[in-house]
Amino acid sequence: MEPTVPSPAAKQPAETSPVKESLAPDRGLQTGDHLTSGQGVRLPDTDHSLKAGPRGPALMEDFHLREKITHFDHERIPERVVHARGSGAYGTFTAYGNAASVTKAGFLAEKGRETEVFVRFSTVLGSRGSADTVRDVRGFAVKFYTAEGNFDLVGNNMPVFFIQDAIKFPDIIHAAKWHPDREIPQAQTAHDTFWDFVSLHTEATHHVFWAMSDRGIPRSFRTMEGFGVHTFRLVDAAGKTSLVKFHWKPAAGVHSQVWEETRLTAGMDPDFHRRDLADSIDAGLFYEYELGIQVMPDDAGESFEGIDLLDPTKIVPEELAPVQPIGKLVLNRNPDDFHAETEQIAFHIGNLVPGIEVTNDPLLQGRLFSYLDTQLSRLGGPNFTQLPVNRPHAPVNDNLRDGMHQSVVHRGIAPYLPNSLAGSEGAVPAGPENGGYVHLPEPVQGEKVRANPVSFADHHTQAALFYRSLSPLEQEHVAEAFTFELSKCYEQAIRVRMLGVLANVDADLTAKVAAGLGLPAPEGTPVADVTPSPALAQITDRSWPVTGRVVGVIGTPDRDAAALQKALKAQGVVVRVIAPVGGEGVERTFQTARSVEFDAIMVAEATADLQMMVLLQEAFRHGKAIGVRGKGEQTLINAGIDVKAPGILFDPDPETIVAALGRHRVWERMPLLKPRASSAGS
Ligand code: HDE
Repeated sequence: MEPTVPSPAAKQPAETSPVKESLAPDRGLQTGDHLTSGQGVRLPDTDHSLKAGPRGPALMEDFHLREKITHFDHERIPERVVHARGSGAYGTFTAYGNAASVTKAGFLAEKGRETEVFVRFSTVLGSRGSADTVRDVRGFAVKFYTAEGNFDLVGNNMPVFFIQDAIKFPDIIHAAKWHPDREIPQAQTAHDTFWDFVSLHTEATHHVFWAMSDRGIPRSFRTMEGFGVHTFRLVDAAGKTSLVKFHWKPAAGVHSQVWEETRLTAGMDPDFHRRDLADSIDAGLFYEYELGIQVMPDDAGESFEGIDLLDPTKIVPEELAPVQPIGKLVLNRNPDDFHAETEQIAFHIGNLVPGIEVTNDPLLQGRLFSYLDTQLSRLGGPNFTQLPVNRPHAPVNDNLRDGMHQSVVHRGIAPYLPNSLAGSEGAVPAGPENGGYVHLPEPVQGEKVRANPVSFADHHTQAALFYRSLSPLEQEHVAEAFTFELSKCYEQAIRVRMLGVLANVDADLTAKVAAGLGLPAPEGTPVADVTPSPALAQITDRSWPVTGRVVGVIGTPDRDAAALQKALKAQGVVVRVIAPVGGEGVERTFQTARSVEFDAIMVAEATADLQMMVLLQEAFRHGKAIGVRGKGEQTLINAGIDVKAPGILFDPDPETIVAALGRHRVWERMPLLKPRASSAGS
C-alpha cells in the first residue's frame, strides 16, 4: 500500500489548525505509528500535516479496521417473520421399511436406510431474543438430506392450524404479534388483537383450544409431538396413491410445564429449551422420536369418516386411523455455528422427493409460495440453497446461474436445455428412472372461486372433541388459560364475544371461564355428542422413560449423594448437587439454583436459606416429587410444606425417584393446591 496522500485540508500548517488541539489527545493514530505488524503501513514521518488531524484519510487507509468494522456492521440478517426464535440439531433418521407399502420414497421405504436430518424447533410469535417457555405453538421443522434430494417436513407441535386460507396468514400473525404502535406485548397471545381476531374468525377455535392447553407450554422439545398438519399424498412404486398425515411421537412422551412455571422460567432461564437440547446432546442423552403416518384411502372425496382431509383445522382421531410407526429419529449432533446452521437453514414445503406429493389444502398451497419467497429477503438472494446447511446431499446440477452470492463455478456455455454444446459438463434433467421428481398427473375440474367449501364450515365440533378428550386436570388448565388470557384483554367486548364462541363448544368450560372473568356465561349452542379420542390426553397413568430428567439434590455432597447420583445417572437422569457454596461436585449453589430447572428435588440438609425455601415451595406447587433424607424433613417444615402431601418421598431409593419422574408430575397433589375462589388463572 502507498503512503497516505494528505488531503488539501490536511496541508494547513499544524500550528494554525484549531482542529489539532481538540483531536490530539484521543487520536488513536499518530504520524509515524504502525497500523499493525505484518502488513502495517508506516505513515511518512516528515508529513506533519497528518498531525493536523486528517482523521478521514488515516482511517480510510486502515484497511484492517475497515474490513473488520464493515463486516461487523453487517452481521445481522433479518430474523424470520414468524418462528424467529428457534434452535436446532442434526440427527439420524432410520427407516423401518414398512412404508414401502405406501411410498417409493427411498428414505422411508428402504429398511434400515439412514438419512441425515436437521431439525429446527421454534416458537412462532416472539422475536429472536424472546423466551423459550412462553405459551405458543412450537415449530417442528425437519430437513431430511435424502439420497433423492431434500425433503422438508415443516410441521408444528399441534396438529391443526388457526386458519384455512393462506391469505389470512399475515392477518392472524399481525393480530397475534405485538401491537404495532408500541411493539408490546412480546411473544404472547394474551392481548386484545389476538382475541379480537380469533373471536371473529371462528375457524381458529380448534387451534386456540390446543394453544390454551398444556401443549402450548411444553417441558422441553424432547417431550413434544410433531405434526405435518396438512394431508400429504404418498405414491408407491406401482403408482398407487394414499392420503397420509405425518406424526412425530416422542420416546419421552408428551409433557408440559405448569403455567406458573413457564412464566418463572422465562425470567430465570429464557434459554431453557435451547439449553436442554444442547446440553442433552453433549451429555449423550439424545432426543428420540418415531415418525408415524395415518393412512387414508385416496378417493375422489378426499375425506375420511366425514372429515375433510384438506381442512387444516381438522384432525383424524388416532382411534379412527392409527398412527403407524415407519422410522426413528435420533438427534445426536449439535451445530457448531448457530448463525451458519440454525439461523441460515431455509425450509421449504416444496422440497419434495419422489413418492411424496402435496395436496390441494389451500393453506398448504399458500405455503408453497411463501417459504421460498421469504428466504430471498432473509438470506439475501436466490443462492441460499448453496449454503452448507441447505445444500442437498444428493448431487445437483440445476442450471441456476448467477445471482447474489453465487458460489458454484459453473462450466460450459449453454445454460439451457436441450442444447448441443455443453457436452458431458452440461445439466441433464433427471428423469424418473434416475430419481427425478415427476408430478403425479391430477385431473382438475370445477369453478375457480375465492370461497371455502361447505365441509370447512364446522368450527366447533373438533374443539369439543379435543377438550372432552383431555383429563380433568388438563381441562382445568384449559379453563385457566382462557381466563388468564382474556383477563389480560382491555376490551370487555372482546371477552364477551369470545365467551360466545366458547359457548358454542362446551357449556361447562364457558361457565368456568365466565366465572373467572366475572361475566355471565352466555347460552350458545354447545356441541352435543362427540366420541372422545383418548390419544389426545397427555396426563394418563402411563409411565415414560426418564432420559434427560433433572434432579436437584440439596445438601453438601456426601457418600450417599454420590451413590444416588450414580444410580440415577445409569438411567439417563441428570443429577445436580445444590450446596450452600461452591466446591468439588457442586453444580449449583443456594444462590444460583432455581426450582424450574429440576423435575424433582432431594433434600438432605437442614436449612432455612430463603432461596431454598422459595425453591422448595415452587417445586411443591409445580407438582414435583420431593425426596427427603436425614435432616431434610426440617427444611420442608421450615418452608411450610405439608410433609404428608402426595409425592413427598422419605428415604427414596433411586427406583422410587425414577418412578416419580416417569409420571412427570405428582398429579394427585395438584387438586390440593387450589385455594382459588373460582377457576380463574394465576
Ligand atoms: Fe409457516 N412460515 N406459514 N407454517 N412455518 C415460516 O418461512 C407460512 C404454517 C412453520 O424453523 C416462514 O422460512 C404461511 C403451518 C414452521 O425455519 C414463512 C402459512 C405450519 C416454520 C411461513 C404458514 C407452519 C415456519 C418464516 C399459511 C405447520 C419455521 C421463515 C399459509 C404445518 C421453519 C421461513 C424454520 C416458517 C409462512 C402456515 C410451520 C413466512 C404463509 C400450517 C415450523 O415463509
